[in-house]
Amino acid sequence: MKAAVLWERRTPLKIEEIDLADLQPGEARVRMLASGVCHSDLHHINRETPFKPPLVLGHEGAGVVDAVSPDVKSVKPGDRVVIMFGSKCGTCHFCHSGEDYLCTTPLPDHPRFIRKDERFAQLLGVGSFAEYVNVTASNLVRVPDEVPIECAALLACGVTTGLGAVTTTAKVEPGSNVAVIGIGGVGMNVVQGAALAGANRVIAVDLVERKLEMAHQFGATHMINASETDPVQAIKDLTHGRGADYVFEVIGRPNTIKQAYDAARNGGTAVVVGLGAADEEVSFNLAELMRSGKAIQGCFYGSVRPHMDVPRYIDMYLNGRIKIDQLISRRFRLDQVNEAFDAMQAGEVARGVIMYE
Ligand code: COD
Ligand code: ZN
Ligand code: ZN
Repeated sequence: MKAAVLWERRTPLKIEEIDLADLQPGEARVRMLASGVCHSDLHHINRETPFKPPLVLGHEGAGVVDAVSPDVKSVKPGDRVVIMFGSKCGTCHFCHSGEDYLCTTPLPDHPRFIRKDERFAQLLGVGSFAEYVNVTASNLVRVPDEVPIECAALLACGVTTGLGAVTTTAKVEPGSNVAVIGIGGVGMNVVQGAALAGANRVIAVDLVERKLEMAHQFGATHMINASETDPVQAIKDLTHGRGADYVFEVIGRPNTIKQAYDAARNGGTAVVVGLGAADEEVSFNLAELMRSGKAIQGCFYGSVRPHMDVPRYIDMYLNGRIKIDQLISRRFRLDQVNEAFDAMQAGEVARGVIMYE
């Protein structure tokens, strides 16, 4: 089967013929049907991360179960599924506490992608830029037939991270003033989550005019182009000079994280959704942090509880309460995966999705 392999950081992915190992207990094989291209995949191309090349990227995938190991009862061949990334063991302290995103069980380290004696790392336990993947069956959430498979794929990351950041991580109250810095595939979902949560002002900040126009369709009430206007001052001007109750940073850069902190009102919260480089730091004035009563809140994967939140988001989608189709700007074949990354970096797409058939 074909997979897109990162052989060396900062080089294009190459399409290779590779194999899958035999299924281990607790595993399912999924035939991929759709996989979104997320900015986090790009982090693993450009930065040193724990996932070492040769590496199969992709963590926003959906497909159909092809086979399961005999002990697996939660899914069966033929089921359409979303593949959640990372460990979701269901048995550790955090999984039992409903904080599955903090699961401490290491990802399996036996090889799943192989070619003779070679083994290929699997991003976040998924590696969805491949025609088939072996994954831990408890990471799979079933999807009804009415949900288009490319919309299901976005539930594996962008939609779930963005909506969860608002509703589960920050628990935004109706009437809050919310600002969102970085309106990509994830940030757009923070915008729609804030609108759904009943926020009063939803202030979208980006450098790309097209993203801001789209943000308006997703519920933003005010749009700020940070290439023309100082976003911190503009957010304050829109919030009685105080700053927003919640400011979400959805990029992962020190300067925009600092902007989120500065643009939060006293007593407000800066929610950091973006992942910075391992060696990057942000500094805050200690006296101001203490006196302002501001909170800085980290947010990983929208604090997702997969088997509770994803079925809820599916219901909301089927009931017309959340937009997913409109997030998908372009479809690509697996052999066009590098073009999909180029389109993302050029700001041309909210989400590009790889389609496998
Ligand atoms: N000011 C305003 N907007 C900016 C600026 C700036 N200085 N710089 C870039 N932007 C905008 C871009 O124009 C773009 O619209 C947006 O920021 C980024 O969007 P995308 O589509 O490139 O990125 P996403 O939405 O796919 O991913 C954003 C994340 C923050 C999720 C990602 O980069 C990340 O850090 N992921 C790791 C954290 C995590 O939880 N990962 C789980 C899986 S994603
Ligand atoms: Zn992602
Ligand atoms: Zn766990």
